[in-house]
Amino acid sequence: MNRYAWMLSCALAVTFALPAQAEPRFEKPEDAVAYRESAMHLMGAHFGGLTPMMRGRVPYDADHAKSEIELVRTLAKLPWKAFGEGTEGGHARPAVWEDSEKFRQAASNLQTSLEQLGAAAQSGDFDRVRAAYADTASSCKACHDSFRQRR
Ligand code: ASC
Repeated sequence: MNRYAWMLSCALAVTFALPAQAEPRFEKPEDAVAYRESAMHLMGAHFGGLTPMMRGRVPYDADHAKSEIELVRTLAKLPWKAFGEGTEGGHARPAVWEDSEKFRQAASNLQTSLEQLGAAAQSGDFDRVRAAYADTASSCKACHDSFRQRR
């Protein structure tokens, strides 16, 4: 095999060894902004919808809490790929791109608290769910305090 054929087969091997991953498609930067803000909006609606239950204002319904929390965990996977270069704007502060390591850490903190919330919801133990819910709300708030602006 000559050198070029060798390089080509290496390139092909690398290409097909990588897991194929479909990315969300944004035709224009505003589409990425709308996508991430839509995802956050849905997360807020479903997470915030549990607040009365977490405060004891409505009876604890373990199955409902569990399915809402699973939904939030799914939704929480969505926003991050919509913060690419060139999509600055919307409610995002420039710090998202200027301090991207801290932003990634904040997103990762959310995933961690949501994993704990998911595990708590599986247990059905209200006190555990309530504590993990409060931790998750702190993750939301910490990120918003640094990276979200009102328009
Ligand atoms: C919510 C919601 C947030 C967080 C945050 C927690 O329900 O929409 O952004 O909780 O307010 O402090």
